[in-house]
Amino acid sequence: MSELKNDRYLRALMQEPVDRTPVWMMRQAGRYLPEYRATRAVAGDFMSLCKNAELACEVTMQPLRRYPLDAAILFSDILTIPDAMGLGLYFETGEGPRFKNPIRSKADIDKLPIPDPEGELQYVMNAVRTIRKELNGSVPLIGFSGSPWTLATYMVEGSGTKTFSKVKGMMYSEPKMMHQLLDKVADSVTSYLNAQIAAGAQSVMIFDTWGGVLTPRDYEEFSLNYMSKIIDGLTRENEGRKVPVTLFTKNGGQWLEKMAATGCDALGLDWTINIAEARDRVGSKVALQGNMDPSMLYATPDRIRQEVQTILADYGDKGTGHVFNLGHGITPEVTPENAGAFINAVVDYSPKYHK
Ligand code: 1CP
Repeated sequence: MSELKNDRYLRALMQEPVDRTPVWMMRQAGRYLPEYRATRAVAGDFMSLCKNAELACEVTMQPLRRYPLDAAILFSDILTIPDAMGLGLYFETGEGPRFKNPIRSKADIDKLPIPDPEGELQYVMNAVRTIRKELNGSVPLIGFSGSPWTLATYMVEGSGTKTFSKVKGMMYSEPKMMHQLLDKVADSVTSYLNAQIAAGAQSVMIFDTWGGVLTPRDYEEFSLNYMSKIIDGLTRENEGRKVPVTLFTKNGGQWLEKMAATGCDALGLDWTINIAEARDRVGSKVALQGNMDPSMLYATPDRIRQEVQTILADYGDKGTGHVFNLGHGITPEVTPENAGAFINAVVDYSPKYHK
């Protein structure tokens, strides 16, 4: 494998000195880019795009051609695991993901297989290998998975949800069954992430999009515990380098200390917490990634640049340990120009904090 030319993303995650704050965007390959929409039209539907290594590689590279980003993220989805477990993922046009066979009973959980990452999920590993080759050492590649709790919400609900009625109903009335499901999903996630690392992912991120809908007690029992278990099972070094692990619980600002105690290397922050406060609370235990409100990208470029400076100033002269990002994914309504204003502002204004 070729030498990494730009490693400031990995260095910041390991809290090593960098020349400026690294930056990437959650969902940086996506519908706000006209070239993404064009490639997706060629692929047909979203899953066909994920399953074609060349096209998945193409959309991964698209934002890197436009912007000075410090990391690439595998183009895939968190729902590949439940799909490989036999739930039958599909997308209705204009709507979110759906499962043909959602989890309804203990019998459904008993028969769930742990997918073979180089079997049913080999298309993901092929995408990782293709992207690594194409990146040719320019920037590191981030692999990812959903958290067990977040995957379970889709598996039990059968789609996205606002009320979490089915999944919380199961959690509260059949906690044993819920644990059986989470345990299987956690084992699947561990082997899936380790396979991504073996295939060439240089850092991995766990997206716990729905952990923040839980009570503090239930968050620990049904979400954090399983993320901890995954972290304990991950390969933490490959190709002679540390493979940093980032944990992101949306709306998890109140639990940062507990998240940092899992042994992860970094925490993803949404925009509902001030990054200076987050740094005070976790000390030097972990790096921090975030935390601009993605809705800021609907504002003018001047307002975006101002916000970037505010967040950099909040983080202050602590130097390293900060990866600039949005607090959640970029949306299709954002213009590519505004995304560029955001990224360029981090490049322009952050060096003075790293002298
Ligand atoms: O129409 C399209 O092109 C499909 C939209 C889309 C895209 C671009 C989906 C369906 N997934 C993705 C890619 C994706 N998903 C990435 C790609 C890499 C990148 O960042 O560029 C990543 C990291 C994800 C992760 C993901 N998928 C999460 C966790 C992060 C988050 O945003 O909270 C979740 C919850 C999903 C589920 C999902 N997949 C797709 C949609 C529309 C959704 C959300 C459904 C819902 O609202 O509940």
